[in-house]
Amino acid sequence: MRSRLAADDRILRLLDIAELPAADAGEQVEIIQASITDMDAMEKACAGADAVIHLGGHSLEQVWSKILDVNINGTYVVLEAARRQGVKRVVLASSNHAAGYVEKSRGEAGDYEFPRPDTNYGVSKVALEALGSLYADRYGLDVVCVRIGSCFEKPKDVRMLSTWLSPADGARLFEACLATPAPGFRVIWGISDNTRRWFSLDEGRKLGYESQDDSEAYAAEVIAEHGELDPESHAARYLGGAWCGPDFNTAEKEAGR
Ligand code: 15L
Repeated sequence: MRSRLAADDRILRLLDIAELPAADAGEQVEIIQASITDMDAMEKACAGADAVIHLGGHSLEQVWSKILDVNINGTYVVLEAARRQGVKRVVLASSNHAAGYVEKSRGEAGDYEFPRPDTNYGVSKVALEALGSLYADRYGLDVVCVRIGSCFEKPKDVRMLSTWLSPADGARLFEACLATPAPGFRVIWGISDNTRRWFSLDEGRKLGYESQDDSEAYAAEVIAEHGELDPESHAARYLGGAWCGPDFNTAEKEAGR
C-alpha cells in the first residue's frame, strides 16, 4: 500500500515492527519502527494524523498467546492511541476468517455475516470488530472494518479466485474508507469484483468503492496449475477454506497432542 496510497497532498506515516526501507527521493513518508503493542510509540505515531489504517499483527494462524498479545491487545492499543490523540477515523483490517465457518452453500455471503471465526486468528478479527464498535459508539470515532479476502498480486489457488482482493482494489477500498463522509461503524467485505466471488460488494459500494479487477483473468492459469476444488474439501465448503480443516487445529497442537 506504500506506493499505492501515496498522494501529493499526503504524508504517509508508516509504522512496522520490522525495519522498513528508507524514504526514496521525493517520497512523502515518515518511518517509525515499533510494535503496535507499545502505547507510547503508538500515541506518537498517531499525533497529528487525520486517519489510521491498521494492518498490523499476525496475518496467519498463531498460538493463542501471540494472537492475544499482538492481534487483540495490539488493536486495543491502536484504537486507544488514536482516541487519545484525537484521530477521528480508523480503518481496521479484519478478515474473511472472522466468518470462516459460514457455509458457502448458503449463497453469496451477505452484507453482514454474524461472526463464525475459524481459528484463533479469526477470533482476533472478531475482537477487532468488537473493539472498533466500542470506540465508534462510546468515543465517536469513525471505524470501518474491512473483512479482507485474499490480498495478493495474483490469486494463488482456486479458492482465491473467489476471495481475491487485488492490491489496486485494496488501495481503492482504503481510499473510499478514508473519503466517505461520516461512516460511523461499518463492517464491509474487502474483495474484488470477481466473477466467482462469494461475498457481497454492496456495503463497500455504499462507501464509494468501485472494484476494477476480476480474478477471472487468472482463472485458466490457476485451474491448470491446481485443478478444480474438491467438492468434499473444506475449501469447497466454507468461506475460510482450509483454515476450517484439521491443519489449523491449534488447540490440539498447543496441548501437545
Ligand atoms: C487472511 O486473513 C490472511 O491474512 C491471508 O494471509 C490469507 O491467508 C487470507 O486470509 C485468505 O483467506 O486467503
